[in-house]
Amino acid sequence: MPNLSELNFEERTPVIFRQSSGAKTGEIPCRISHGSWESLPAQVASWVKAQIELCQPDSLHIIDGSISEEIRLKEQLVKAGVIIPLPKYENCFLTRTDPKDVARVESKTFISTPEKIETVPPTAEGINGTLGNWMAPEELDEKVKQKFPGCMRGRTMYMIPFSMGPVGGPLSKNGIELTDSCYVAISMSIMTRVGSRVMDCVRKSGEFVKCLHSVGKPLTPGQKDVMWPCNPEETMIAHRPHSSEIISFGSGYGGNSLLGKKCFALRIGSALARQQGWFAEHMLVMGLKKHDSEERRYVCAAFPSACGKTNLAMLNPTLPGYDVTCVGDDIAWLRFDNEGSLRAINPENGFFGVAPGTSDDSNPIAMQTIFKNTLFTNVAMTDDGGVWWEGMTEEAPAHLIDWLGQDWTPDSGKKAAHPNSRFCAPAENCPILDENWEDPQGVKIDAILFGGRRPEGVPLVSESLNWQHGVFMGAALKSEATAAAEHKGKMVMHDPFSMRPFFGYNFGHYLKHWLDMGAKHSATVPRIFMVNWFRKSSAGKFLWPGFGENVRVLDWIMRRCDGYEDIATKSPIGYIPTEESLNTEGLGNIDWAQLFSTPRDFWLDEVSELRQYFKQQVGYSLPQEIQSELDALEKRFNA
Ligand code: OXD
Ligand code: MN
Repeated sequence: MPNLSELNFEERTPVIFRQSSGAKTGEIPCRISHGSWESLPAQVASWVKAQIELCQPDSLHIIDGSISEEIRLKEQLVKAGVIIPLPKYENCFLTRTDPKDVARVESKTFISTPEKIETVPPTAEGINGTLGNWMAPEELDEKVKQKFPGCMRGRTMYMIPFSMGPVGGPLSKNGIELTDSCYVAISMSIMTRVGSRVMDCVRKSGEFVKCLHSVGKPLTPGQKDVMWPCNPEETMIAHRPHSSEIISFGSGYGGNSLLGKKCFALRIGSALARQQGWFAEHMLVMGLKKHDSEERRYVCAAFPSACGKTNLAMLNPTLPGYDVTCVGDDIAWLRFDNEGSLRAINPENGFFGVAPGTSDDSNPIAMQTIFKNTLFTNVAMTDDGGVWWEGMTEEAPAHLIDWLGQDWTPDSGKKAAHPNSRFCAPAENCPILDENWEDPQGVKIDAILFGGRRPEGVPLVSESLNWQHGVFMGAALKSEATAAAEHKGKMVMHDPFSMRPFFGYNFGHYLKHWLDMGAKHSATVPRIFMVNWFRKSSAGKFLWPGFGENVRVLDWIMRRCDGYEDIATKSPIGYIPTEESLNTEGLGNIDWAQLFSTPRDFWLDEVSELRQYFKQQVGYSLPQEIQSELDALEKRFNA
């Protein structure tokens, strides 16, 4: 085990807590193992005190965000065997979860509002809704009463003040997560900005999203802990958008427990965004510059999980003369500024990416990002203290310890890394991080992309006819299923706006919000495109090489944004490139006809399937404009 205190860390955040303006010494509700109770603002102290009384932890550790604290916490976890040092790299560690706790659990994720219609659209009779789960506030109160009393006994509660977006920025928001998982505390310190600076902001604004998380496994005195405590039978991830609260129980994994990410930045975020006139979206943000042009252009892109979002965000362009930068790989908060430009920030501070499939071929930039200060979860370990996963190298090492901690050889007949295994790496490691990535005002967005894994029928790229048609494209988004959630197999599933698991309110109202915002800013809205890197030939082969070659598509998109009208022709599904307008030089045989065809039968089937989907899943919450777009699409195919 390396001596962590000897590692060369810079102190990141000074440990300053302002003198008492709030909490009283006499009110200290449990032993404080780190930080000072008196330094907490009164409204924070009163909420934390109530949660301590409910969960009954042994002690409270107030996260200050310093490097010395990080070292101590990691030392503690290494000693307990919860994280394993990876001596091959700099300050990297590996965790193995309980095999029953490996992904987001959508079926146990709820939004709680007084009225059901606020949360989910009305479904047709006998049809199960797939656009979120509602829970009545009284039922949630009851569940909290059943699950949380005493749930942190024998454990430390970590209090994590965190900021989504640059600390104090006009588009940023603060949260405080209380968790009994030290792994979560460390991961949150990578994925968000944490510590005293944030607490100072909370003190000034008085506003924060309340996030309570427990692994749901209290310890009795003297009871030995397990490596990955969790309680899958009792798992529940609940959100109260009206009071900006998140309550998560039973799972320590990813989006279930790192509450700044999907829970706050998307579910609570989207509900706040609707009220306040902005968007919280499951979108990457990237910059693209041609060497001979002055300006860097930015696009954001919504792809369902497992469609190569991180790969696109870190694209390594194969065409000479292009330079790509990364602002974020998963979430964008977007707001129209006073000039009417749509501007985006990445509210996160790190990458929580799917490891399998990441390689020097598929994402060389990610491979340069993830071997320093990174926490890996459920990947395999090599004999020289490194990591490995399927797809990382063509040939697997002769021996590994797999994600279950067992010896593994290539003939074991099972996967060495879990398909949803992850790296959790600081954004600052990324060699192509955009110079404006922390601009508190955000970067100006020129284009919005939607995309999914569509083996059939959907061309490589098409541009919407206008904003309303673009919103329809987002509403109609589908993709093959992912390992990031609990689904199995390769079914093509609806994932509108790639937000299906992440809507914080009724999807029909969400569409209306998009339509209204577009109408309000009609002169300045970005163009909207649909992309599909995954179309297959009739022989089952990918028609497009993808990865770094996707810059060719982005180049066409940017030229469209620059107003080049003659590089596209109108098809029934939108504008598609004219054959000579997309640079395919050096790619060999590209079957243009198959790649860009819009087969009438396929699209008429698509229309009727969408009609049924909207009817069954969205009912009267569907805005009339979306219905009209569907009718118009059908008409264009029948013209
Ligand atoms: C993720 C996802 O980013 O599932 O983890 O979308
Ligand atoms: Mn995601």
